[in-house]
Amino acid sequence: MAAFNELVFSGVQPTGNLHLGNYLGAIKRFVEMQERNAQCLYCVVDLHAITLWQDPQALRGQIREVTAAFLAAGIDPKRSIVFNQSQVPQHAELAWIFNCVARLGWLNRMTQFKDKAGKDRENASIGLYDYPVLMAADILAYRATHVPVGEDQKQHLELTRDIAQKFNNDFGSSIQAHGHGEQFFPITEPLIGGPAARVMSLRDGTKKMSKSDPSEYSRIALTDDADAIAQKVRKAKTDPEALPSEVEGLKGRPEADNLVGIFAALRGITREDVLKDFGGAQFSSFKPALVDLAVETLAPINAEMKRLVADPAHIDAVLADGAARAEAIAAPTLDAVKDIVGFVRRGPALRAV
Ligand code: AQP
Repeated sequence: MAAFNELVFSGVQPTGNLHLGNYLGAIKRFVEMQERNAQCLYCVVDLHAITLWQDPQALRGQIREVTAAFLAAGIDPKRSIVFNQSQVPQHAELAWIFNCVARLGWLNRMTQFKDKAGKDRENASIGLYDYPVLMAADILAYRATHVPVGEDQKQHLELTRDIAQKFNNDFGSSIQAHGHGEQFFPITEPLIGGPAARVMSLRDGTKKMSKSDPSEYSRIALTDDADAIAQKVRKAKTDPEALPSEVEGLKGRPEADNLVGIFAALRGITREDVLKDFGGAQFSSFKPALVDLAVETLAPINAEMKRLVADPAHIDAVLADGAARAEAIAAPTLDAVKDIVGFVRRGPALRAV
């Protein structure tokens, strides 16, 4: 059995409208992993973004904006590796090999494709269908052991594990012959959890907060100023009851549950702790406290994002440096995969067989 060093990988799509769900469910947790001194790679997944049409000029800006959000939230590009996916060719290359490992039946079960393709499935891009295979390649090009993501990515992470397992089984004897022990790829652990694993729309507590929701009032954007945040929280849908004093009392109250969850995640506490302070309170007093907390947290991120986006040359230099460091990890993985699969490649095989 091979031993794998702890390595964290995660990505965010540069598809515009970065929101509080992306921050609390993903980016904030990326920083926490970095602070635990794990080796972390954080990727702006631009190859994923073009599975749906992106205007080229806007896409370039969005790639820099997500990078700025990473840095503004506290990701240190010296300690963590920050890069955009298209600069590291091994992602696409490994995805092709995984296309030949993954089964059609596995992809047919992916609910995100069904949601995003909608009724006009025949007209969806092949990339959108293949999205989870590329995601497996993103993660396994680094043989990442842990992936912090929101709950919506759970099914894709399960597919990554299935692909790793099948590759390890299908090529078992070749993996051993090349000196990699019994497993070449780790069975990656998803890190999903906390009060903000699934932040819901401010307009409908049963729908995920999402970039593509046509209503601006459904989400708090990372680019929103204090006034916009206050207005959106004030208008957020609620019910007429006071907040309960126990978490069980949030059952069947999706909007109340969502706002309490957001408060908890922003403060870094549990829903229970929030209800200790606000149990029995009306939304008329809870919402202003939530506005204060959201503004206090997001205003410095917002200001730093603006400063960084105004200096695209700096952002591009961060991405270039990150891409070179990422490729230094991914290239040997791909060389080993090619040897295991039986390709002939330039340079010496890792172990002649
Ligand atoms: N509502 C959410 N709550 C918690 N986490 C979330 N994430 C997304 N929405 C929520 C997490 O953010 C990370 C980056 O997401 P992404 O940009 O790669 O993809 P996405 O899931 O497509 O984002 P959206 O906002 O939901 O876009 P659309 O509208 O296109 O569906 C991931 O870790 C994700 O789990």
